[in-house]
Amino acid sequence: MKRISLSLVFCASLFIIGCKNDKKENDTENAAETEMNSEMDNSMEKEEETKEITVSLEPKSGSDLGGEVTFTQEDGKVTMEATITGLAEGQHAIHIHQKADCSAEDGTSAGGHWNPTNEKHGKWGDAEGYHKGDIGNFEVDANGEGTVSMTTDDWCIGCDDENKNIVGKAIIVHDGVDDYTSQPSGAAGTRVGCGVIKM
Ligand SMILES: [Cu+2]
Ligand SMILES: [Zn+2]
Repeated sequence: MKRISLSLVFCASLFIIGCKNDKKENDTENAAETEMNSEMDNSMEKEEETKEITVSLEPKSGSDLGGEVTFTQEDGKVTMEATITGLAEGQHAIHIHQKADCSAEDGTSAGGHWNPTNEKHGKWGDAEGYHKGDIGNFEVDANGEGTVSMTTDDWCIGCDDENKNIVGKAIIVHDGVDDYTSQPSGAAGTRVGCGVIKM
């Protein structure tokens, strides 16, 4: 009885793939496969399609900045990979700012830091709070090149949660360093690069 109903459930759950191959399994194998298969089904449901956005950075405030930022969303997490060129050696700040507008020559059109959750400015991950756009500082080498790499489930690409959705915002690179303390933006100085995050 048990065996029959198990087989029925198994066949039903495998209907899409077809159930030609399950005739001769014993109960143990059957149960194991059913379990494995429902795990697969679950992960298929959870796993959204991978989304990717590439943002080109344009120079601002008379800088020589160039670069590209790629955001990839997979398994509920967004990974950001940036390569930025044309900066002075040392540390520089990079943030997500609230408006998808890089039109101003000094980048101020992008507005302040993206802060949908009304936290204070801070270091990413700080228990006392931080803006959803507070990516932080990155290191630029003697050739003027720097990279940024981070992965977070605080962001999404084009989802319905406006506390997470990075689309419709802008990436800003600063000449100065984010001190993670000064409000509202870490005293990071001149905006030397800007790129709109759009689908
Ligand atoms: Cu900024
Ligand atoms: Zn901030």
